[in-house]
Amino acid sequence: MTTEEGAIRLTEALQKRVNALAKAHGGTASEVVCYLLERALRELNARPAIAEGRSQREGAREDPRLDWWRAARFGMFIHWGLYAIPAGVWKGEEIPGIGEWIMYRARIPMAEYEQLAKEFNPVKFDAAEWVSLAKKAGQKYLVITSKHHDGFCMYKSEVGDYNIVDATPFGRDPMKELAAECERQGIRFGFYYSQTQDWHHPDGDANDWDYDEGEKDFAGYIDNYVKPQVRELLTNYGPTCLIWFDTPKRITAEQSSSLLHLVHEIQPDCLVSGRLGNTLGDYASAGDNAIPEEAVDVDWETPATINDTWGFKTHDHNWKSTEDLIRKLVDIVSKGGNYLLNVGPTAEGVIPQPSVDRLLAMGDWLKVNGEAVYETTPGPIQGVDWCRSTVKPGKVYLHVFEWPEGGEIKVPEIDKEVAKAYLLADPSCTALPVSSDGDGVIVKGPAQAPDAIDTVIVLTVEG
Ligand code: FHN
Repeated sequence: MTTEEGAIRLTEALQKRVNALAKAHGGTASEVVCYLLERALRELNARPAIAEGRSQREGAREDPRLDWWRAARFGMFIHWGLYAIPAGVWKGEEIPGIGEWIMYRARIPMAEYEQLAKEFNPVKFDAAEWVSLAKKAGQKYLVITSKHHDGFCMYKSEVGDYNIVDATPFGRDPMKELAAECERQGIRFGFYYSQTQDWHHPDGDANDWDYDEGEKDFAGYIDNYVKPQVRELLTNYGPTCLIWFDTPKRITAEQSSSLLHLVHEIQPDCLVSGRLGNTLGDYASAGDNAIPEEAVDVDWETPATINDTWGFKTHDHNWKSTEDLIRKLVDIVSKGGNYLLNVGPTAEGVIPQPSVDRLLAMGDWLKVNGEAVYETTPGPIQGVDWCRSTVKPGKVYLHVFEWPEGGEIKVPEIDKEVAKAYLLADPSCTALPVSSDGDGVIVKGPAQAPDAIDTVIVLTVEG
């Protein structure tokens, strides 16, 4: 069956169902669809940002191994693999959804998808350039797909030859090059690894078009394939800051636990993402692009896209603005989280220019305002639209998103005496007039917003 036939059949099946519902409940088909969509949206919005099983394991909240990660606040995620070749288009047809899911969405037979490896030759790949971009963006760690759900290994694995060194004309190991560059440029290096879904391995989860799900030996796949690969990753690439497991799905608590122990046994300082599953990760993982409504008292991270896809897609031009990205970073940090922002390089090994432009602009902003982001914790002002706040000992940072007319900033009561207020962007730290009324303090800033995206005001406070 072609994808097109699949889509038509699905449409017909849906149509029948919708018609039946409309008949049973006395409405039109479009009323039924609108009702269902609204209900689904309400349910989606009501979902907690951190799903069950993806939160932080007991005892990790106080673990000093996470101190660097807590201070870092901003990382680079890289989704790179064979899916960058079709880049969202299969046999002339645009395949909806995220780029790295093309094999699944178009139900591409494994034997056909595998052929992409013969074409993969990213001659423009330059590890030094990628790492330098992350540094310029102000990102403190880099996490890259060593194996995504398509099962193709972007590193030299001895456990099978479906990997970039053995199966492509490129023949180089980009993970080796990136690990070395991260070390050289002083940024932490980590791996994404899809532990449950593997659409290539006969016993991995989710490929039901080539294999029979009921026949799979998932436990054998974890023991004989996943574990040796995790061992390779943690043995051959120097210090690994974290392993970013994903989509836990059918993994059992025992399997998650044994992976956690394996990682910690080989590299005790290596962190494990919350998507290991079964609430066993070292830190919690929010949903993709999901930001909790309020500060959360666990260590958590939001993985996020700059456009709408993780793996490169030719037709996705829905780039978020720099303003949006900076404010998302600040919003997340003000609630105690980290922002792991993705780039999806092309099959040639190039990070798309719109991503580069935005990351550089974020870096410029952080050069001036990083003090109010790195090594901070959630500040006292929460739950208002116009401002976010972060703190460090002796300092409260107000991130003003909406500058009041006239420049008088009314700060709600905070439980410490304000000794001085100044603009973080002002190198001379000139004091801004501070007065108080019954409800808090008033800082008199410039009439116009000094920074249209986020003006940071520093309040020095006692203690
Ligand atoms: O299915 C994956 C997806 O491809 C991507 O890797 C994201 C990144 O957080 N994780 C999964 C979906 O949540």
